[in-house]
Amino acid sequence: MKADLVVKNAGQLVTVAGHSKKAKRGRDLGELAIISGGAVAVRDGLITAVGKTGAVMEQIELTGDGRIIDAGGKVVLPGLVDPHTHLVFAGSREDEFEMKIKGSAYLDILAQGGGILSTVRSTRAAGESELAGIGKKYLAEMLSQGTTTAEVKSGYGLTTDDELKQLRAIQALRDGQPVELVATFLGAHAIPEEYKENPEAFVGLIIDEMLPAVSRAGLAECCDVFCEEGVFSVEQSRRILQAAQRRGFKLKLHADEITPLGGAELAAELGALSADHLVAITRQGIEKLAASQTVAVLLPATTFCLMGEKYAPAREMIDAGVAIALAGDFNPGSSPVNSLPVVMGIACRQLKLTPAEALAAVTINAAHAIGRAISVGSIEVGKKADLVIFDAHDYRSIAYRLGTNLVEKVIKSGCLVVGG
Ligand code: IZC
Ligand code: ZN
Repeated sequence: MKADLVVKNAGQLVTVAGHSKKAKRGRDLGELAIISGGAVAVRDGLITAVGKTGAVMEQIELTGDGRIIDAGGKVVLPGLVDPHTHLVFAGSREDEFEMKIKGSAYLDILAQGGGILSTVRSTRAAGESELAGIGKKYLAEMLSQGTTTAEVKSGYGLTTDDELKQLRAIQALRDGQPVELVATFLGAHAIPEEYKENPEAFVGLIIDEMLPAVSRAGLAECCDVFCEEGVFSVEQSRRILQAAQRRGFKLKLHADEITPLGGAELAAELGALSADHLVAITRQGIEKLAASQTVAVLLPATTFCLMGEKYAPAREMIDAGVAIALAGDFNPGSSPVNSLPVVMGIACRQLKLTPAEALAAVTINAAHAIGRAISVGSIEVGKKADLVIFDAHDYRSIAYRLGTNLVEKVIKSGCLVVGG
């Protein structure tokens, strides 16, 4: 069999194989299918063989310009998948960081016209290429820390034109850099100042004007809503998501982050890809998610950055059979964190995930949360050759060495994009 790339001699080749159809749950979450002394063969960007180095090398014939990368006994993982980011925005919110240290609450800052609305003002003032340029820099940071696929939301425009501008900036980001992007329309991210007195009219605008325009432009695959007290109610969220579903969007939901409104139940009821945050999820919400295919995307870096005392009840969810994933929630307000290894480190310490569970949660289960598990999230024949080599001999080091970037090389679709 011909190969144009082989990665060999991985001390631990962490494949996370066997779950491309259904997300990992319960005890199975921590089963990583590790091959010691492993190798991966690649042709035209896709994985063609996986196994012990000796066995893979026997099967393959290297093409003329083919390349062999010796992992030298180090850890090799599937490219990491970040299933929840607000990556494209202008400005930043260091002022609110200091306000929060001194005791201000996230939702109070928003109610006073700051928070998301502050980023909306700076994003409205920025041009499309300026936005893409800022996003590109953040994406390069993510790639250098192992992220090869990411979901990116709009939601800082909040007019039809500004939402389309933000989505076009996400589209423009696809060119000239390797991270694969899944775009999500989040017009229902906040009630803009001009609709403060009439939020229902804004819900109408989203349903009657924004969703059709975004759908026509083909700029987003998913639709999301920030379902929270003082933002969008469960009833408004349901109407927006059902309208999106009728237009063929896949669904996601910011659910039960601060107030237990029943967002988890709504996401499960509508068959959403994911329900995200869930710090305040109820027992009923956990049971509804456990009985559904909806993935619970947990964002512990957000709780950490908001200096919250309570984290999402991850262990209770895992025990109940909920499929969980982890994400960075990268945004200028509640989580300026875009490193998945840092998220894993916080998840182990605060959500009490084992390092193996955290790893499955940023690979195959994260891929399920964005509808990409058929092509990414694990090292298996037929999938995209997205691989990360870490300067470590034990996969647990990645979460353990919190704050140190151990990424040595990144391969996206068979191309060496970091560490060449
Ligand atoms: O800009 O604060 N939670 N949306 C919902 C965010 C955080 C992003 C932001
Ligand atoms: Zn978010």
